Amino acid sequence: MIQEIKGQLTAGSGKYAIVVSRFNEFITSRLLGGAIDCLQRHGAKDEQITVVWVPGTVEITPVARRLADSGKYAAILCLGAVIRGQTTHYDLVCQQISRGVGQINFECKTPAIFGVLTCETLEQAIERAGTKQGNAGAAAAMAAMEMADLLSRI
Ligand code: INI
Repeated sequence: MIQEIKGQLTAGSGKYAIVVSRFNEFITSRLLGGAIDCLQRHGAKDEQITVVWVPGTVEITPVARRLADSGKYAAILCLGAVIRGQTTHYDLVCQQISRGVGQINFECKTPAIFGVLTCETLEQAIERAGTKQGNAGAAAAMAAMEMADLLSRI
């Protein structure tokens, strides 16, 4: 008999922390709105959601790590928007956030969800912040709920 384990798409009774970058706030505020709306539509009450603003995407990981280590949350959502400019800064920011979120997932029991847009243009970011390509914040919320429920079953 094959045993199959699947996470359900429900907020359950756990708490969700959302770490969101103020850099490119025009975009990240929409990711945040999408994430909160999605959590609420799946049963989360206001008391289950904590939002932490940080200056930029580079600052997401240290804060997300503290929140993960606290053991208070079912999942940590990391929301940011990195948009390529004229310099190599974009690459460095992308490296830091992808390594940072990966490290939390390897080292902590609490899942960290990568809800950071890494775009060549502002238009690409707008498309992923609630227009043509959906809302990456809502997608991060879906992944957070599924992972929280899945890990509770293992
Ligand atoms: N931070 C972002 O969130 N997105 C960006 O596109 C970005 N770029 O391109 O510079 C960015 N830089 C700031 C960075 O995250 C830090 O806040 C800053 O370097 C201070 O540590």
